[in-house]
Amino acid sequence: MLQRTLILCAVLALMAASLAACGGGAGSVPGGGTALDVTVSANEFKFDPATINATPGQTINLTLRNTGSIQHTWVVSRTNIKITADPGKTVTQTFTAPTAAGTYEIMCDIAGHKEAGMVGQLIVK
Ligand SMILES: [Cu+2]
Repeated sequence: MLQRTLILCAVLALMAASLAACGGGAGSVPGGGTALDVTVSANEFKFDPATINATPGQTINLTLRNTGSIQHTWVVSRTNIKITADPGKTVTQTFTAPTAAGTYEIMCDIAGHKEAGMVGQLIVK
């Protein structure tokens, strides 16, 4: 009787372990990749960090923290990715990296800000 109980416990433990293995860990996304969590600070007049590295089609959770005193945006050229943050505000947006490898220009699209230095790069490879 005791032996049967022990075997039953072992079987249940194995089933629980295999279920957990199939569940996927935190941060996993469909397709097997891992989501990228990045926080970018924006102020007059730069992004920190300016360069973001991602893999094609990767899920990116981008947090734009505006530490400046005027509104800024974070725009990725050749995509429709745009995040806008008012001064002192933090905005998080999830998007998918382009599926085509390449270097995509990042800028703040408010007049004059790009020229003042609010540029960066999204490098997809
Ligand atoms: Cu700006």
